[in-house]
Amino acid sequence: TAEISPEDRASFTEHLKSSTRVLALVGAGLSAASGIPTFRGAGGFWREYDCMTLATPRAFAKDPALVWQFYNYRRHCALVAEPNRAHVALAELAKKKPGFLAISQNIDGLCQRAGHPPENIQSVHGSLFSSRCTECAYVEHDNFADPLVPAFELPEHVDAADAKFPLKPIPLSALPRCPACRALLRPDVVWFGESLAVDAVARVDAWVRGDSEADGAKIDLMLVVGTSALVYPAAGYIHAARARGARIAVFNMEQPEEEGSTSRLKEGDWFFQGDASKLLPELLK
Ligand code: BJW
Ligand code: ZN
Repeated sequence: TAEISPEDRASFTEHLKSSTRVLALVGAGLSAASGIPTFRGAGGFWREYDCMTLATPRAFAKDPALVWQFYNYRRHCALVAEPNRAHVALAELAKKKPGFLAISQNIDGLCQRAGHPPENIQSVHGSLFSSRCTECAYVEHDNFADPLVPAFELPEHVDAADAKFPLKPIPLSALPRCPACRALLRPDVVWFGESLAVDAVARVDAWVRGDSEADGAKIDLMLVVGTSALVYPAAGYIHAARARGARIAVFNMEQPEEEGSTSRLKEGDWFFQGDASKLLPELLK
């Protein structure tokens, strides 16, 4: 973790203190210190598969058993992981600041387990612990069973992420099925090309517009934590916040090279380079 300059620390701390409306956009880097791999970069593979191609409707249509085993593995990882100090620091800030909203792109539930008040966080890419029917309106929330179905049970010595252990063939009938109509269930997450949940977007948009605020929709500060900010519409909230006056503070292991939203910082913004689990406890207290 790089040193934080005293000037940056002072100006940020002061601005945070005087901020009443604070928006945060968090991504996979927030959970990296909990041992959950990120999407882009070295961690972005499961077995021989690129996570970005597994997290698609096309992959699920082609091989639902493969995609389900990928999600079953990630459910397991999230369940055995512990929230780290960044999740806790964010949750503490959310409790202190009434005008705070975190938009989470993560589906691992670690913010929630760190005690983040539900009214101050909105997940926009779904949850590893929800499934929904591919045919009817059935949705199942908060199912923490591991494995999700008996067919995903593995012998003790087998690591599902290691391609040297062949995946066992699983018949469609043994995959998670809808209790209402018997059709295939799918992970209740947002894949590329799919729309975000209408209620999730509506809630974030209403917060950004300041619908419940007497004095309008100014946003003082936007925290951008552990996200490449390449995926829309989530990354668009950085621009929305800026348009409402927000100064942007980015917390990231590295300065994004790709032309993501965080590589367009402006005068008055901050870039804090390092591990979010070290930076947030220091800077958000
Ligand atoms: C650390 C760290 C440490 C590491 N400390 N930091 C406008 C413009 C262009 C394209 C589009 C657009 N609007 C829509 C699109 C298409 C598409 C899109 O955005 N494409 C872009 C990639 C170009 N968007 C969609 O398809 C969205 N749907 C949609 O818009 O519907 C309407 C529509 C339909 C059809 C056509 C057009 C519009 C849906 C996007 C859903 C994204 N889903 C996923 C999978 C979720 C389920 C799952 O997890 O399996 O969400 S993809 C994946 O990316 C996942 C993540 O939430 C998301 C963001 O990734 P994140 O969190 O930023 O992770 P990384 O790995 O990218 O970055 C980690 C960062 O942390 C790095 O910067 C590290 O340096 C850093 N880091 N360790 C601090 N310790
Ligand atoms: Zn159904």
